Amino acid sequence: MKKVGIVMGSASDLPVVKKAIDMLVSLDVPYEVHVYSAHRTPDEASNFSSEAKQNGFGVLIAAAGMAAHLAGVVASRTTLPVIGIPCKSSNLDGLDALLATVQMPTGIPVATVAIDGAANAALLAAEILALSDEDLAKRLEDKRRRDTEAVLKKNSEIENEFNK
Ligand code: RP5
Repeated sequence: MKKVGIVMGSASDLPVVKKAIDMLVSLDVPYEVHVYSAHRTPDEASNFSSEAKQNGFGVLIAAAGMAAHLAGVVASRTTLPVIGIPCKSSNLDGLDALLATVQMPTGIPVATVAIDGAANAALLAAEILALSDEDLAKRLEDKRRRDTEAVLKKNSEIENEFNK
């Protein structure tokens, strides 16, 4: 199976990125994680992205906060699908990173998830890989079924407690 490449702009993004890693592990999807910054280590970010396809990656996730150029820089160097995670920072609550990540000019797309939406980024990455992997597609369907059952169980508990 092709790998998911996860890049974060700073080690300080790891608590958010960890949610993506955990999701990929739970789905048995292979991945690599790197700290490459669009500003501080632009050569590494660029080289990783331009070589990603030949290095066995099928989709890339880029997580960054503040003036979050990383997902756009990654996407500019590859035609692999790129998913951006805008990370929350202390001053603007992630709105800065959300706008920087989502507002990509025409020609270089970044599929942007919610602020700190790392679990959804991993799910979307898995769904992309599942287009050519039926076993993974089945694992995703099983997870969706389990999630639905868990919500319905909560509904029953709340209905039984309050609807007398
Ligand atoms: C961004 O700046 C990083 O993605 C991080 O979210 C933010 C702050 O980085 P640090 O100053 O914590 O390294 O490039």
